[in-house]
This record gives sequence, C-alpha cells and structure tokens, in this order.
Amino acid sequence: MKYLIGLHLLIGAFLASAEDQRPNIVLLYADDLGFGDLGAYGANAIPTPNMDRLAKEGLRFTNGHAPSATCTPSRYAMLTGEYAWRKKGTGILPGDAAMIIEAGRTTMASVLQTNGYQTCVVGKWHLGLGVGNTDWNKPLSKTPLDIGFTHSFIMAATGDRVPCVYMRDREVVGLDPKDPIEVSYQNPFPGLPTGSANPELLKMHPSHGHDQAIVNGISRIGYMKGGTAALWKDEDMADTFTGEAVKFIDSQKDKPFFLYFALHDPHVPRVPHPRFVGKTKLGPRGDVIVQADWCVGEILNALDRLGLTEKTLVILSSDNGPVVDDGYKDDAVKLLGDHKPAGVLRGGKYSKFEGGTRVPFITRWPGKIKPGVSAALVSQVDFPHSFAGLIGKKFDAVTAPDSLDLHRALLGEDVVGREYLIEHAGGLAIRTAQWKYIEQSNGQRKTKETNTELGNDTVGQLYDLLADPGEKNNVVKEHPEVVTKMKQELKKIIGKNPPQ
Ligand code: NG6
Ligand code: CA
Repeated sequence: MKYLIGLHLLIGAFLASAEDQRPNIVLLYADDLGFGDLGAYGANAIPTPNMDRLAKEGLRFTNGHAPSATCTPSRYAMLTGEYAWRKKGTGILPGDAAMIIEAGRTTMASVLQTNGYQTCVVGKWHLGLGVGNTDWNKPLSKTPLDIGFTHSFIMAATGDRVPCVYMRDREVVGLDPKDPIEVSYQNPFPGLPTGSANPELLKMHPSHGHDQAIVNGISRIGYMKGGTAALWKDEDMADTFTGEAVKFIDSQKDKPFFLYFALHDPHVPRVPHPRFVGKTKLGPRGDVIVQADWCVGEILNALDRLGLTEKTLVILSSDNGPVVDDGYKDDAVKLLGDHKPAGVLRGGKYSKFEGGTRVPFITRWPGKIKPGVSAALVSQVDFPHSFAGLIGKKFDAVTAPDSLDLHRALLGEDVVGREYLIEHAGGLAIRTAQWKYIEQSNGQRKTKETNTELGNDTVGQLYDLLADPGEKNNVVKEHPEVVTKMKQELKKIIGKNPPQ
C-alpha cells in the first residue's frame, strides 16, 4: 500500500511536471508585413530590433507561409485548419459582415481553451461578427468568444473599414447609448461628410477607394454615423492594442495562456503615433513597421519581466505579403528607395507569386528551440494541429482537412515540414520545397491601383524555387513530368474536400 501511494505521488508529480511543460503561446501576427520588411530578413532601411531579437534567439523560417495572399482567407484558414478557397464567402469581408466561422467550431484557440488555456485575441479580427444586420449598440451574438477565445479586444475588420471602434468581448468600448452607431456599406448618411465630397476635411487622402465615411480626418471604406465617444484614434491604436495584450499576459502569468495579438500595422491607413514619425526615411509605411516592432518589444519585455520567456513559445508572422500603395497617398511609393518589401521574392499582397504568401515566420522558445534558420515548408494553416500536438493532444476535428501537426518543424526538430503546400490568391498555386506550379488563368497580370504582379498567366507556370527564388524563368516546357505530378497533387488536394 505504502509503495502504491508512493507510486501514485510519483505519477502525480510526473503529470504535474508534464503539465508544467506546456508552453504559453504568443502569436504576433502582423498585417501586410513583407518577407523583406525586417532586418532579420535582410532589410536595412527599417530598424526592427525586437523582431530581429526574436530571430536571433529563435528559429527564422525561410519558407513560412500565410495560407492566402489577403487577410480574411488567411485568418480563416489559420484559425480553422481549412483552406479558405474550400468555402464560399471567405474573401476580404466588409466591416459589417456576419462571422464566417460557425459558433462552436474547433479552432486553434478552442483546442487550447478546452485543454485549460486562457485564450485571448487582441487586434484585427476581420472574420465577421454577429449574424448579419448587426446592431452595434447591442451585445453581439457571435464573436471570438464563440470560437475558443476567453478574452477578446478587437476591431471588427480593418483600420480602413467602418465601424472605427474597438469591441471588448461582445460590446463596443466606450459607446454612449445616447449616440448610437449606425453602419452602412450601401448608402451614405445624409448630411455627413465623405472623403469624396469633402476632401478638404482630410489629413490623409485616398489614392484609390477609401473615400466614404471620415473618421479622425481619414476617409474609409463604408459609412458610419454616431458612436462619437467610441471612435478610435489611429495614432493611438498600437498603444491601445499593446496595452490590452500586456494586461492579458499580466493577468494570466500563473496559468497557461494563448495570446493571438493581431497587429494592425503596417496595413493602411498608416498612421504612426507621433513618437514614431520620421523613424525611417520611408515615410508612414516604414514608420509603422518600427511601431509594430515596438509592439513586439513590449510583449517580449512583459514576458521577461514576468519570468515567462522560457515558458513561452512566441511566433511572429504576417497574414499576407506586402503592398506599397494600398489606397492612401502616404508617400510609400515615392519614398521606397531601395527597400524591397518582399525581399528577393516576386509579387506581394494579392499575388500568386511567392511575395503574396511567403512571409516573415519566426518561432522562439528559449531552451527548447535551438536558434538558427529553417528551410522547412510550413504554413499557418498548420497551427491548429500543431498547437494541439505541442501540448500532447490531437486536433480531432474533421473540419480541419488542410492542417498538419508540424509542431516538430516549428520547434526545429523537423527540417522538412510539408511535402505540398497550396498558395491562394484568387486562383491556386502548389509548391514543394523545390517547385512551384501556378495554374493558368485569364486574370489580369498586374493591378493598376497597387501595381502588384498577380502571377496570372494564360499558360501554366512552373518555377524552380531553389535555382530561381524570384520566379523569373517559367520552366513549364522543360519539366513536363514535374508539371504532371504537381497538377495531379493539386487535383488530389482539391478533391479531398472539394470547394463548396
Ligand atoms: C482592399 C482595399 C485595401 C485593403 C484590402 C484588404 C480598396 C481600394 N482596397 O479592397 O486597401 O483594405 O482590401 O486588406 O478598398 S487585407 O489585408 O485586410 O486583406
Ligand atoms: Ca493583410
């Protein structure tokens, strides 16, 4: 009996220590940050000491991918483990869209929540809220709280879309009930100024689109009325989100936690706090990357201060590649100089070329991850299964057909990662460690507005990424056997769970 009790205690202690091994997870997710935008990936026009610190102390991936070349589909895939192109209605959403992830669905957050983690999202959401026809003056029926988050402090969509307010859990923060919010993506509110009618009221002018409601001297996509006390000030957004993120870490320091910090920068409108203005010679786009780097630094400092650095897996990445002019006259094109936001890669946000989805991707967990560089092919769509794998669980939802348990790759123990990866920007491309095949398409080659090479061509394109990382030489004719294999695999992957 004595021995049995002894054994029991021993097993108990072992289990407790196994539990203690479970790391906190902090996912720092920038918006439109390019493969070449930080020092660790070769930039020298933008100082990013905190992101570079992560790379130095952790593992810097050279083949880390966002699932799509724009925000909503990337985030949909990252949260659910299902590629967005399988499901209708997962393109860039307006700010009044219904939530596109079903309540109760297993996500990268819920798998941690059901295993005892406190889970928090702070920042950009852009996956819809409520069920449609949202009344912003009432608690919302569908929010991050319904898909695995215990805490939520978000903006509904993007910085350039109404409603320009923060939401905590189910409610708008700081709303005066006597000044209710109305939102419309169809019609302007009579009597209210707009960017197109009243350019004299603007402190930043649109270059394309973005000429509707004016909030804080900046015109946006969509119309809104009321909610004056709740409106955000773009200059303070990075401070506000970072403050919330640090507050969450402080409050959870003794329990395992997951923080999904979805930074707004460097998405448009690019409006740095005055203390970051002029920190680069690149104008607002460079300055808000410095601001994003500061946000990262504040999180790393909080982990250091609380003694959590060794207990925390930090992941830094971006939801899609970079764009220079994304709709505001912020001098980003004029002041770009030699800076290459996508580094050696071709294309950027919206593109099927590598610049669309290959993004900064860094993991750090001191003592567990050996610092270095990894060429493993990994995607954010793998987070759901990998987070489960990391805590010794299975992500057993059948709703995540595209997610793999690559936690060993994230920790640097597996240097290969995926065999195949799908890239998505309107149409699809498929790649392996060496090859990239882009399906033929009749889409336009380049967008006039953003000047992005979209990767469309009326013939299929095959690139040898090892020899030609910039996707300059289409070798589709030279390697018919590779093309056949890639097409077959693409068909197989699509067929696994055909698009709706
Ligand atoms: C585009 C916007 C762009 C940006 C993008 C979404 C116009 C002309 N362009 O439609 O500015 O908001 O949508 O970006 O409106 S994302 O990173 O959220 O996907
Ligand atoms: Ca984005």
